[in-house]
Amino acid sequence: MTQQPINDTFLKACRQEPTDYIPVWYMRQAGRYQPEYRQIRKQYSFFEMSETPEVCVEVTSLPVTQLGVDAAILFADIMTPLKPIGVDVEIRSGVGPVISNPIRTKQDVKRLGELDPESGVPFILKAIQMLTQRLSVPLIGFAGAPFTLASYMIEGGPSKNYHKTKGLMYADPTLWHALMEKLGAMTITYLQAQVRAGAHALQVFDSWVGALSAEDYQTYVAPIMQKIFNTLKQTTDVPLIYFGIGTGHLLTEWDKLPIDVIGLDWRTSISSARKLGITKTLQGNLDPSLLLAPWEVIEKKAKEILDQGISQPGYIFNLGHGIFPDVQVETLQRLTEFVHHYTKKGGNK
Ligand code: 1CP
Repeated sequence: MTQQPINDTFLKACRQEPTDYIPVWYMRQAGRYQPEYRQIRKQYSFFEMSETPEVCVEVTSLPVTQLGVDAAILFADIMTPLKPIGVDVEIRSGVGPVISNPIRTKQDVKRLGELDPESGVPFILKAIQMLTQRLSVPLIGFAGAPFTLASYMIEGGPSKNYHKTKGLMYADPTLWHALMEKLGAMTITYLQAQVRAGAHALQVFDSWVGALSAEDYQTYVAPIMQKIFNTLKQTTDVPLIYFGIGTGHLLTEWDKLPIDVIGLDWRTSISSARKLGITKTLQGNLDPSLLLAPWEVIEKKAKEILDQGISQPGYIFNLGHGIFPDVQVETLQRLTEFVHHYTKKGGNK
């Protein structure tokens, strides 16, 4: 049975229940900005770290004690479940995922296997079991969404414009949908296994899907996202979060999905998302670049965001994207403390 966390503020906010203060966690809260992470990373490759349960547990737990955040996120990558289905991926320092056998043809898609979590990612399930015994806050499990995974698999690595990805999508919709189906099935299996192992919430990262127009999202991506979230809603009882960058034009579409939380980047303010009629819990969205500014600048912007978020139940503070390596640990400690303190007093109200 799933172990329940002591601090359930984050889960309450996901479910739009009232909370004593606004919960906070940060995307990429485990990473190179931490001296401890840099030290461990010297000894292991990225995948060695995330695939050794003891190291994964240590790296996942560190931001909880160091920053005082209200949720932990499993230390792995969106690429993790692709390796057991036959994708040859490595994480290059300062670059990101690099794939030596990119998808180009029907045969490439056919060759992709099915994920069996127990044999393919046993280290993930073990790390989740260990973490839920140990943490006092909820553990967020996660996966990459099919479009975002496909963008790496087709481009062969990080991209700015996703030309090859969109090229394949437009040139061969049948092949595209076959790839979406395969990745969708893998995502469902992987996330269900994370919940069985004890994860308290799930975030699906569709970081790069904002590159599509609303019409193309509807045609090429919405059907698989419907399937993923419908299945997860029917088979698990944990909150579902969906996040992307530059997805302001997709939000009314996302609000129709059976999800609990929408993650926003910094381009769409909390109040403008509410004005669009978004009814779900919102998560975000301080621009991570602001963390390089003096504290007064950060505090002013954080206040603005919190004043918008606190106006109704169902808000989680976060950044609009991941923490950069050159941010100071102290800045995030101070920000976490500020979010808790300011909202305990009811913010501006
Ligand atoms: O605390 C945490 O959030 C750690 C767990 C985590 C998560 C949730 C990592 C560790 N990666 C991710 C998700 C992830 N990975 C996303 C979705 C979130 C986002 O938009 O940032 C994406 C797009 C990736 C792909 C990826 N992996 C990139 C981005 C490359 C690009 O296209 O710009 C990078 C740099 C990686 C490597 C990686 N993953 C995680 C870390 C800490 C790192 C850096 C590894 C190192 O030490 O070299």
